[in-house]
Amino acid sequence: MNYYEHIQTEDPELYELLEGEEERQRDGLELIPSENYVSRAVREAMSSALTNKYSEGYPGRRYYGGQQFTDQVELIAIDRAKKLFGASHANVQPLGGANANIATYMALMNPGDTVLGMDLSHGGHLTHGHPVTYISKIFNFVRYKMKDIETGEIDYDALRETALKEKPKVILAGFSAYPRELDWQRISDIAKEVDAVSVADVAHISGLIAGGSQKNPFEYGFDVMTTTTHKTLRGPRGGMILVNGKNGRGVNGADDASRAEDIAKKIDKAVFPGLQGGPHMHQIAAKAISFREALHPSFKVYAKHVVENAQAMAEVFQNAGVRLITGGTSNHLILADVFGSLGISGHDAETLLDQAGITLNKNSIAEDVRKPMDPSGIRFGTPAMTTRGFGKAESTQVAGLMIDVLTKRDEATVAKAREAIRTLAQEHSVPDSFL
Ligand code: DSN
Repeated sequence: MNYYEHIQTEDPELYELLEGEEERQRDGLELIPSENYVSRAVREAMSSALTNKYSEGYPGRRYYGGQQFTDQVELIAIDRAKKLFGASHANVQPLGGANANIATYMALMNPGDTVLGMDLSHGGHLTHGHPVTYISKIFNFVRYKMKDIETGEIDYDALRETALKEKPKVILAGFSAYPRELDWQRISDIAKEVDAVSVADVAHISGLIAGGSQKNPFEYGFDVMTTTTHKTLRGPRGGMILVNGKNGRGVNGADDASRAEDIAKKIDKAVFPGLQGGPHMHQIAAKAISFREALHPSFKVYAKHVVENAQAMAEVFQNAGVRLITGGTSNHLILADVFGSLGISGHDAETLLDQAGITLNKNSIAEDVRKPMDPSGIRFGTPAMTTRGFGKAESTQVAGLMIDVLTKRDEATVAKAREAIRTLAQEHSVPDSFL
């Protein structure tokens, strides 16, 4: 089946590139832990007529006419998002995770106010105020770190001390390269103690939360969650902000709803008109479809397998003597110190594995002795391969092939691994539907 029939006729140059990417995804293995494959239904929504429509505003309060279908689409997406995460409010308009975070900062703070977040080198994210971002010039970001890199334990005492000293308006808990679960209760309690709004950036793990294989920060009193929709949640590329109506922090301890409503109003204003223009309605329709898929019982099985597969891969690496940051994984991702353990840099490991048909990314590790463009680590994970139906046996096999390539590094080993990966990929095509 040719999904690009019209592109093939109208723009053969682009057609070749799109077909090339189809083939790359089909015959190789995607181990970047922030990537996944969406269903055909989600892809259809992404190319629907909704891409033609402007819908500034919110359902029932738009700045343009012709919203009889878009309003319904957005309301369905909101309703499903709320159900998935136990939220009292959902804003499904953020175009991506960065927008969701920036809008949340804008909603909850004034310029110059302080945010306490995880250090990037210990697993945090650029949008948590890294000095290279514009947002770091607007707000004052202070940091917490791990206490023990070998176990991944966060230094919660230092986090509390910093919170008491710096009086942040927002305490941000979340990560893009941290393989363990956070102590949501502890962070939520600290936020309460210093009267900060607690925000969980669950971009990486929102699918695991929705599928019940990771704890939901809302159950521990977090006020807000931000997320992307395209990682473990397996939706279209995009973002979302959720508010907790049962945060246990209502005015005078009595009325959680009014605190939540106040936060929700500020977030909606910050997303539009504060930060974005017209929402991408085709993307919102695709989000709605993926949320329905995530509400299906089969998604629980998927989320469980993602974690089991990651743990199976971690075991192979550890048995081969590779140091894993935090000593293993409790979620979907693994951060391996390949330079310290095997003497190959993260960059070279990424390149070599790419040649074997395995896509992952080089990554700095905590207290890295090397530079970010050629760090000591590689980061990889299982959301995409689990979508293809890989189980523990296949995950173990893939990890074994990776170790072979990274230790032997000769052409014959890479070629042999490439063949084995192609066969595995062909035996596990991405299903058209997950239901
Ligand atoms: N780029 C994403 C990741 O790979 O984790 C985060 O934004």
